[in-house]
Amino acid sequence: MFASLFMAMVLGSGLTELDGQGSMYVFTTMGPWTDPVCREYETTSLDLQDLLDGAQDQKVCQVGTAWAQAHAETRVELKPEGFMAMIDAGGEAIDGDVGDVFSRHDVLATLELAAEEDLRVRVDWSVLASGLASIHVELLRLGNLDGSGSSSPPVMIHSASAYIEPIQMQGVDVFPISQGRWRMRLISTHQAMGSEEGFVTGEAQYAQVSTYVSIGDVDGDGAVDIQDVLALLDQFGACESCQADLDDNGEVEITDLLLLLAEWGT
Ligand SMILES: [Ca+2]
Ligand SMILES: [Ca+2]
Repeated sequence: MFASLFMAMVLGSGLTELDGQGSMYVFTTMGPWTDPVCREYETTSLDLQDLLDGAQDQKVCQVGTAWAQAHAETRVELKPEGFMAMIDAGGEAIDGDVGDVFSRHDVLATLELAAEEDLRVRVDWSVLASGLASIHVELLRLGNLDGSGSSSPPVMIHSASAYIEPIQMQGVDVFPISQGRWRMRLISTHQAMGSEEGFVTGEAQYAQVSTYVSIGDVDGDGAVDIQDVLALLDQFGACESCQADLDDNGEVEITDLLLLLAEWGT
């Protein structure tokens, strides 16, 4: 118990939730648009607890050999050691002999978050968009904890829009999250059409696992060591959105080196 308490004190609370909202839409239809033989859809409003618990929905139409399915799921987890966010959504539209077959989903989730202290985070992320589908995820600072200040450009954007050819991306981002109010937004959509080659299926998937690291851990590998010093020296000077810009002031300079040395060996 003492060990876990100690860890919690060392780690702090990380990003914590202030507010959340969103919507989820799943839609399937088959047959003539004005006189469908099957149409199933649902629009759901999401609140903070829905997003933290995980929200999902699915609608299916099946008539003979025709099949249309749309599904969507999204979730954000906030823990003292890091956070995760995901979207898993998409669908199929396979026409049999009923004419037009169509599937669609839309997800919009927005969370407002608080950083009670300066943090640094390593984000391991992956994106898949295929068919006719888009994913967009971003994280930006809204202002100070007391409501003052103005928003800043996103520190993280993961975005892909597929048109027939699938798009698959993955990577690691490391950046500071300064004390203040932050907003994470997750957006996805797909459309699938049974008669259109390349659009029979659509997938929009996003997954990221974020881990808090030491403020001085330039490369986010979990240690503050000589590799971080070398990376900092390599980026020395004016530098927008550089990993070594530990205090995020648009410049890699002596104050960043001092932040690094203050945490040497951690
Ligand atoms: Ca490091
Ligand atoms: Ca700096």
